Amino acid sequence: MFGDKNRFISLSKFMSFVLRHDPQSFGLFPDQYGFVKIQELLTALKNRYGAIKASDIEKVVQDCPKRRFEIKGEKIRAKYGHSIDVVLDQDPSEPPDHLYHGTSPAMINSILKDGLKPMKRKYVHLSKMKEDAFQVGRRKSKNPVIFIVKAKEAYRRGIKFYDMGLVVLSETVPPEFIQLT
Ligand code: HQG
Repeated sequence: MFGDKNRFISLSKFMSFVLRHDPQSFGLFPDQYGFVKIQELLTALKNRYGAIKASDIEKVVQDCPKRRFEIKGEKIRAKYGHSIDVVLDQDPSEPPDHLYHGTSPAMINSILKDGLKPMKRKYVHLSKMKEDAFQVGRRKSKNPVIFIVKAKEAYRRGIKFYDMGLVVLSETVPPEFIQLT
């Protein structure tokens, strides 16, 4: 059933939405780290996806190069992107010299003035690769802009970074560490 690519992408997007933003509306109550039982997620997804199996969810998790999800034992969570309250169960770590953030040109002035803020999410999302930042920005604009974040310098000055794979989470990044590419 989930050999169909579009349904597979739809499932991935819907899982992201439920686990990041609105688990309660689907009868799910994540623990403090954002984990829910895979069986309970399956029940929540059945209305929309019918005969869905745990193996479909596992495939979504495994086939995602951005590593959006994590399975631990019989539980699953979104790795990043949350607007719901979650506690990160990993320590901050030293980032690479530079990280990237793609966004709409409409945000330039505000970001250069106030820095990068989490807005509706819990953390600022940065990309390790410029190409990924471009794709992130494309969600907001046909002609996105890319900011370089002087991450190592910011880290040395006390800003925390959390390595999630291709995505790095951060607290608000002050404007002094940000420049337009
Ligand atoms: C902007 C997706 C004005 C910021 C993506 C962004 C990512 C400001 C928007 C992940 C600002 C928030 C997150 C300021 C930040 N003034 N605008 N001071 N500070 N902004 O969608 O980073 O593919 O919540 O530039 O790929 O775009 O779904 O965050 O445009 O990795 O796995 O406020 O979500 O991941 O937008 O995206 P978002 P984002 P997935």
